[in-house]
Amino acid sequence: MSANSDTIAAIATASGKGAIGIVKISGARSLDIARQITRQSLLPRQARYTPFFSDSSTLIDRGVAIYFKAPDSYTGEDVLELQSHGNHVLLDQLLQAAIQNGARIARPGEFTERAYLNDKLDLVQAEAVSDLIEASTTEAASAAVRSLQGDFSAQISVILEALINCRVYIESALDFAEEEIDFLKDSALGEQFSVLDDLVKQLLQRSHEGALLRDGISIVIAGRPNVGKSSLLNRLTGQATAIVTDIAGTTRDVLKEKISIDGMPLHIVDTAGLRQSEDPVEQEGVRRAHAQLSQADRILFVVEAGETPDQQLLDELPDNIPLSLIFNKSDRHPEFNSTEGILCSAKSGEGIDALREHLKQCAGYQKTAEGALMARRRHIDALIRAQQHIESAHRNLLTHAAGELSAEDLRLAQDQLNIITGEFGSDDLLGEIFSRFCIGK
Ligand SMILES: Nc1nc2c(ncn2[C@@H]2O[C@H](COP(=O)(O)OP(=O)(O)OP(=O)(O)O)[C@@H](O)[C@H]2O)c(=O)[nH]1
Ligand SMILES: [Mg+2]
Repeated sequence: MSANSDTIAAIATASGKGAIGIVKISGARSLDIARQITRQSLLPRQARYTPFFSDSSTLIDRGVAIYFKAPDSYTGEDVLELQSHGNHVLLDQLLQAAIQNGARIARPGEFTERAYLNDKLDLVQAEAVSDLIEASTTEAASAAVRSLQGDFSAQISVILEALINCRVYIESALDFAEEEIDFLKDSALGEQFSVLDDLVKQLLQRSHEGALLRDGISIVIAGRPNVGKSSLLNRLTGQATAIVTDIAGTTRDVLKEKISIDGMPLHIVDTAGLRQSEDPVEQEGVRRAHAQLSQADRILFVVEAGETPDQQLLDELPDNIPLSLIFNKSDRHPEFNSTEGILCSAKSGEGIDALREHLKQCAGYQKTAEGALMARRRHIDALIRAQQHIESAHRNLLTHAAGELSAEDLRLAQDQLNIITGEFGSDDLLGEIFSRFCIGK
């Protein structure tokens, strides 16, 4: 049974013109609405070429109607899909016809939310639907498909099973306390903990990679004027986006570009050269540069090869953000070498591959053999918390032989894993997740 009694409708295709456009309807009134609009009776899962009529019996278009009978549908409810020509005027009319016949407009993500509430998908899969739609690289799309088909959730189940094994073992030992099971001496339990630990680590790595594919990292290029910051941006994007001149203080505005390195999105920001200036325009540029620096995941601090980075300038940078030193213009200084930073030439392209590799490494993007799993911050945070509880459970056994505490830690770890799949969670979390979907999904 659906948790919702009303019937929802939305245009499911992107706005603009296209060969076809789809209006999707879900809920108990779907079949009735189909009858009103098509004047035909539809059989489940059979495409039917049919006229679509408005409430006042004018012909809107001819197209294909498909009816999916509950529970065998995306949402688990009765679902109707009306495929017309891909023109928004027609699609709006179809949507109006559905509404006049008792549907209401769906909220963003409401179809998927219903699929989740009707146990068609767990929360990780529901989020993967949205991530798949948003994926901007092939690698991100593959990671989202893996999560959507249940790979992530399957890994969570494997961890849960290992965790429950440990828990059952410890709790049953507690129940038979008179037999004095010495946890310390029990190597089987130690083995189980190490399996558990490996499983969580592996999933964290694959999720971390997925999260990187989804969000990427943001790097800000900074340094003194004329060191080649804008040239570096142009080299990395492969386009002459930024103006490059030999006049110090060329760049004033903040310039943002997005590229991908092996599928990992990289948001690159070029900024004004940092120096004291009397020019109010340049002063504003420097102020904006500093504002960008404070939001970076990593700073690329560029100096000309052969020069020492200006310590005073370095001291002015936010100290909580990691920094890579880039020695640019290596073509001008063939004799220069350094282990402190990356040597490259924005002009000749020398060292740029090494820079890309360096950025991948800094981000922790290493492409696991099993493949990345699309994940979000909330999944990773919950996995880290689960890992901490598991570590604490192991410690409580080893150092204190405290079975009760250990069992309690494992229970807390289990809760964290259940939060990921949505078995355990709050309505607020659901609201937060589904509201970020696009309409019609
Ligand atoms: N030889 C050589 N010249 C370079 C290299 N990179 C940049 N330049 C030159 O250095 C000058 C300044 O380059 P920009 O990219 O504008 O430097 P910037 O750091 O953005 O300068 P501002 O915007 O003024 O802060 C230009 O004449 C570039 O052609 C390089 O790798 N080798
Ligand atoms: Mg510049």
